[in-house]
Amino acid sequence: MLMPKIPTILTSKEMIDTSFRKASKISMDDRILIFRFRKTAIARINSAANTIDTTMRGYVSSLPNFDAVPRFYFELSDLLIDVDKIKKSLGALDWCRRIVKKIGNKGTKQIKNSRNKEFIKNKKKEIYGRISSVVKQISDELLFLNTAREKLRNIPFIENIPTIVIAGYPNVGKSLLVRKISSGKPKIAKYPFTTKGVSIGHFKIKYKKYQVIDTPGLLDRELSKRNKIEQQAVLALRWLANTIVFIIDPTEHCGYPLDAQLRLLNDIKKTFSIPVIEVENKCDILSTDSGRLKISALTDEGIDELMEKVLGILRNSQSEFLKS
Ligand SMILES: Nc1nc2c(ncn2[C@@H]2O[C@H](COP(=O)(O)OP(=O)(O)OP(=O)(O)O)[C@@H](O)[C@H]2O)c(=O)[nH]1
Ligand SMILES: [Mg+2]
Repeated sequence: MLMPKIPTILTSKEMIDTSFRKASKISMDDRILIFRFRKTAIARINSAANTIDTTMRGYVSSLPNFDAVPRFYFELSDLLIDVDKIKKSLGALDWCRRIVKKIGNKGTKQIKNSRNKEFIKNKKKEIYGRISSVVKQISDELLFLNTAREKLRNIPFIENIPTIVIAGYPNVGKSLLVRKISSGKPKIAKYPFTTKGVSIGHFKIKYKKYQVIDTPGLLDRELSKRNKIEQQAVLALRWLANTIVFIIDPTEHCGYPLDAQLRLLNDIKKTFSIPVIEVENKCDILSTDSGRLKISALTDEGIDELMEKVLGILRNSQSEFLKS
């Protein structure tokens, strides 16, 4: 699923200003002055109400239907934003645009037979005032939806193709490996917690496309103690991985002891029933005598062998990859 293109969501003041400004450019024709005045007032009221109605409908339909998105999107959106609050805000927008239309329709009916210029002028002013006040009532919802939009836009596009999730402690070399094996360009740095969200890269072998997911580093602690950054890694493991490549840094240059890294590995193996490939990285510095595959994301040593293992597992994966 692709997060649909969501337009910038205007503030209530911007919404009011734009729709009234657009309406003010309308003028209608009639040989008789009062008719011309009346027709113009009606057209302007209708235009303002319609602009608000259409704009808000656009917002409602451009946000994803959270009842129908794959679990990963739902849970990530809920983690980053709060899906229930989005739904409530969209409900408020829907309410607002209906009331605005009603005010417009009722108001134009009241002036449609009038020949009194003052009456029409005052009525129009009153209608504009009521429309403004209804739109202002949803100021907070509009602001909230705009921040939600910013966050939703940063959620990567996940395809329903075989997926490798790279996981491990912080600073062990996950992002460098993702850069080496895929089109992904995550930031690399010599300090922990460089990666703050999930990101995607791809590679192709024999015309078949694969997806590689870089995740933030995880510490060895229970789920309830994990912060929002770590929880994103957990969501990727749970909902996206067809195989997990678990990176260990036996040099401990990452800043974390090996035994803590191994506890995390065991925890992941216990929690997810997904094949885990255990890899020791930074073998350019230290190559242990453990039976695990040794690689160096820096010098590329062992990476071909790793890819063979990965493909061996993914070849036998089911055809539906994105879990729901
Ligand atoms: N010598 C050596 N250094 C490596 C190797 N792989 C990664 N590094 C270095 O380790 C540091 C961390 O690399 P990253 O790829 O950012 O690590 P990460 O696991 O993504 O870190 P977080 O995003 O913070 O969890 C960087 O300074 C890398 O250059 C390797 O195989 N050998
Ligand atoms: Mg990283």
